[in-house]
Amino acid sequence: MSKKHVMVFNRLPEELVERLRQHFTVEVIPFSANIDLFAASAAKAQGLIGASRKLGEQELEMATTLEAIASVSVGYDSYDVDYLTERGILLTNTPDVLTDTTADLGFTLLMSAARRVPELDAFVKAGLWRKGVGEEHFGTDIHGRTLGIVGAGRIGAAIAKRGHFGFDMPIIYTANSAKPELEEQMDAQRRELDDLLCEADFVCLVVPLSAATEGLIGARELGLMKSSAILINLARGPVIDEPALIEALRSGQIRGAGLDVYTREPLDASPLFELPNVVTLPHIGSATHETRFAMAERAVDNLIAALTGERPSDLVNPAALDHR
Ligand code: 8YV
Repeated sequence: MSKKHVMVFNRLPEELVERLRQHFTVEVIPFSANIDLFAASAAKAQGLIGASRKLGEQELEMATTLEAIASVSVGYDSYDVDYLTERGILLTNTPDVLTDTTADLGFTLLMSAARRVPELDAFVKAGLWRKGVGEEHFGTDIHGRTLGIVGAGRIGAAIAKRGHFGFDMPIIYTANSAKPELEEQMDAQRRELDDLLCEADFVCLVVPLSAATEGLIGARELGLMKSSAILINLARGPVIDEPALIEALRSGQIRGAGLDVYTREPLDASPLFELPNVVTLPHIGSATHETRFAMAERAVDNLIAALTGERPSDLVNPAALDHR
């Protein structure tokens, strides 16, 4: 029997490509491959592995032999899951292995925005530190302030843990269902979104992007936040109405923001760049050597399972099995 064909559509460590080669014929296409190259290569494939590419009907129409896609990400908003399910194509993601690293970055953003780290670093390096610092350089306290987690899933819980045990922060959260573990371990309290926005000193967005969460934070919601509050977005750009956020940061409606994600990525120009009270990172939530390797490894395991007749451990759309 001839080997199945796998297409790797973004960077994967060489030793993991080698592992795939033990099972499959592997083709690696460049990360920047255009749609024609992608479609031509996908047309031969039973399996795809990669991330950061929008994949729906238009991109996969020619991929008539496709059986599985292993995404190297926990979020799967860039895939048309209903379409994949209908076609019996399995989709897998990489939960757990990135939880702590992404929570670390959430806290990094929170602290950087609160203590104005990038702004004051630039101030020192520009040679502007000529006398002592004054009120114009002051930040805001972190310890003991209320941390609001919007979407207390795995990453949200890991951020709450850092805030509660490390910084003595009272924790409030929103979630589709109550989280008894969080409530028992750190006395976290569940709130409606509007109440959380009114109460929290730091609002941290960690919801998956879906029709229900697109535009979740707009002008009205920003208006509910304290003028001293800081908003952190680790989720996906479209969860926030970006022009409304820019306006809120400009007018002092909220004190600051820490952003890892944007409506458009990569982001090479934006009014955000003019604002000193926003910390901007280039979508690096999971981007450490260790975690990106672990994610890639987990995706490879998932793909091998999916293409060798086993049930992958991180199957996003089990209903696809009924359409095969
Ligand atoms: C990266 C992420 O976007 O896992 C996710 O959902 O947002 C990130 O880890 C990327 O997909 C990693 O390959």
